[in-house]
Amino acid sequence: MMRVSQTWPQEFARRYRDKGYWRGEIFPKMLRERAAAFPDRIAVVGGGERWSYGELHVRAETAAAGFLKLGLKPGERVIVQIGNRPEFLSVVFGLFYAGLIPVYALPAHRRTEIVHFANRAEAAGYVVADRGDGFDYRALAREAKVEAPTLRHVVVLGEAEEFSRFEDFEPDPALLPGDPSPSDVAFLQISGGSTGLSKLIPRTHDDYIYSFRASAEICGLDESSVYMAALPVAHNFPMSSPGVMGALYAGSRIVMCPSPDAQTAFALIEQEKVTITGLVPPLALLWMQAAANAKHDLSSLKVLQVGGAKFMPEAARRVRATLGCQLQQVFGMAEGLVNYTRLDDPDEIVVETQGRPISADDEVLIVDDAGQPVAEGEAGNLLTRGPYTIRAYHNEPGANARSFTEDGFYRTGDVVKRTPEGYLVVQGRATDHINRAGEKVSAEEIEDHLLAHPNVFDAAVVSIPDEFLGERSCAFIIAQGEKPKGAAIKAWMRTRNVAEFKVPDQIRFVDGFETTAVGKISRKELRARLRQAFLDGQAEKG
Ligand code: OOB
Repeated sequence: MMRVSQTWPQEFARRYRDKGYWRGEIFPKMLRERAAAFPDRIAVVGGGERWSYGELHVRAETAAAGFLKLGLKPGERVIVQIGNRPEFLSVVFGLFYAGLIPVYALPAHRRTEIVHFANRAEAAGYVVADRGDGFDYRALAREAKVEAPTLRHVVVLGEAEEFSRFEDFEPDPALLPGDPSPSDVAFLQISGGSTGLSKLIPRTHDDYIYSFRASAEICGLDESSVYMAALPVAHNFPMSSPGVMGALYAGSRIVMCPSPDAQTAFALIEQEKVTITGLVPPLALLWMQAAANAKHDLSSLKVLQVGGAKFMPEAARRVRATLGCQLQQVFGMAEGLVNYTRLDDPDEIVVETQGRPISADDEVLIVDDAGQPVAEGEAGNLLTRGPYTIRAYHNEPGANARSFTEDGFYRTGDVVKRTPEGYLVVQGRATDHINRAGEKVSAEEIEDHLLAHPNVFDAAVVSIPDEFLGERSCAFIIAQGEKPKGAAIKAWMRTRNVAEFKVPDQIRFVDGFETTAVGKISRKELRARLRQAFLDGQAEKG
């Protein structure tokens, strides 16, 4: 069986242990200890459910036994695609208890993505809810199984049809394996996918638990805190910054918000007295707008975290006045490094910067395109290395060579400046993805789908500034044969079975792509020019 690993050079691992970042903590023990210490305290609320720490633990044990009884073997990978509901946690901790490795897919992912994850991870299992947002995940599972031959077991929450029903799982303590090692990979997270398809990010117990233990502290979580997961909980931000994992670590209460729209979220904030939650900038804008005529009492909310994409200072400045709470900016990535503005930072820092790293051992380098450090205060490419930043993606030799320097720094693709106080200000990015309301869309991945259309000769996908989404995608297309309509291109993208956020927002037909006298220009250069042409209003309308 394929092994999933993540290792740091020995001298680094020793330093991270000596400094007390890596404490040998593991997920199964983390929940078991809390369930023993305060069994009756409420751990998670949502969808009419209200589970104590003790109950979550028992449910996870039952889930673990069920997974193992199906024939899944410790060390195997299991894709989890579940929205924001308490069962997300009983499934995931069930997998941890069983020594299985969750692969966190988003509810928006469709066949193309699921099959890709399954094949890359050689996943043996797939856990879904029967339906969600009007979509039937059993139908998706049926299709995925055909194309991903390693998938042996599908487990469904709710109406299982021909698959195994999660609710039918029964406890069997004898089945549970021994504890994993803290340096083992605990799960696979999904990368934003800046070039091509999303990559799998193996995170160890030690490194990840450090990141959310420290995050919980930075965000002031304790047993009186109520953390609401409003963004899809499989994302690294609501998962661990401090997210649901940081909340469990701190013995806080978690509220699973099924949808981040202001009405749903405000009602839950009032009802559950939520103290902290995290949003992407477009949602923060919507909440600020909705708060003006909100009937709900939001006074319990102390901290609104905003991250995933750049939050503009003008908007950031309005948070306190509109929502009556403090803003915390969060600039992180599933690969590791997370920056926060601190709760006691002066307003100017909170409004103008994207925070500073969690750890004193997060190494941050800001370099020019030749790899040389830029002068202090200048903008450059952000490279990072540290106690919770990966050294390699899973099963991606090519991407690993591009994404990491020889001495193990991760090339984030972000362009940043550093203030004299050590805070980072995100200026933009060097790689070609579209950050659409926090969802990262790879230009290359979309171009590949467009090129498969019989009437598309060539395509280049670029990001266009969008007042609301931050960025939206625009596909420039050179047609061949009969020129299709823009709507037909979008419909085509939908037949490719990809997440809806990958469908280009705009389509423009052009006669050709301008090339230089020297001949061919790089895709990157081409995208930059098309983007500029669009902004200059010169692109020919399709
Ligand atoms: C978070 O993680 P990912 O993996 O979905 O995306 C990471 C990328 C960063 O490299 C950067 O390009 C962008 O998202 N980003 C931001 C940002 N936060 C993330 N760009 C500007 N300002 C920000 N505040 O998005 C993520 C993971 C953990 C915590 C928060 C966000």
